[in-house]
Amino acid sequence: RTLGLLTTDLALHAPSQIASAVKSRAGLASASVIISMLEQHDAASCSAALQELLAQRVEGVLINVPLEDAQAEQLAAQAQPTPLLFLDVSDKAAVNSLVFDAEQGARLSVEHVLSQGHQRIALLGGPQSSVSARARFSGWLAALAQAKLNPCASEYGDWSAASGYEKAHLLLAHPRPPQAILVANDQMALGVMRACAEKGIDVPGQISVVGYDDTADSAWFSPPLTTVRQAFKDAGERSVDWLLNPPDRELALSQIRLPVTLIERLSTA
Ligand code: IPT
Repeated sequence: RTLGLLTTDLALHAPSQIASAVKSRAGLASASVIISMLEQHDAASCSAALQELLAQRVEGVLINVPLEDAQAEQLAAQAQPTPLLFLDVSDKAAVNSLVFDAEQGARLSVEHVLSQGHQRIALLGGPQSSVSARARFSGWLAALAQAKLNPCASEYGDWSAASGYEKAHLLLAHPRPPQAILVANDQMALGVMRACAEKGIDVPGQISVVGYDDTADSAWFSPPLTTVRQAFKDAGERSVDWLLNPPDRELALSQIRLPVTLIERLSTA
């Protein structure tokens, strides 16, 4: 049996951990996985990559690429009758999906820093071209608004540690620097912590940093990172199980939402 995985850049930690879990789980089921990695997420590149996977007679395809609703719906139509499962779409997209609850993740991080008494909270979002990055950002804003707060500053990075470093320098340059920074992923949080260290700002003594993902390295940052855990291994495994045993096509769409958890480590106080 053969499955396809259409993925965004595997140099990023989260997609590589998902791919790893997908490979292992499929291996246990004696299924092979053909991986196609996209550098560009435009409609034409996605559609061409999907066509190549379908030509290799895969039984189903897992799509871990950030996609707008219409783009995802179009790919699902193109693949008919081969089932597709999307990991990075909004819950408005009329496709089969398995997505982590971004609103919950954002709320958990906001509540955590508020409970530590912080009021000046800065946001470092992911790229605005990513549905999940936008969902996390709007979740932060909604949770802050509930506490009658606005972020004291905000920036957007591109998921890389380098962008976290660069944007953190902007956030820290404000005359009244933030007491906490919420970061849309752990790789950017790594760059944030480096910027803090360079400016002699103690984490968590002078500023709290919360990440998002809990990739395998995050417990080894210095200090160990407080972060929102997305259980990538579970997501990868469940996706493979779904694709090897997809529900009846006549039934309604499967839209599975996975809960996330806050992992408290030492980067917040
Ligand atoms: C999302 C990660 O949280 C982020 O760090 C980045 O790696 C991104 O993927 C790449 O697309 S997780 C995704 C399943 C929404």
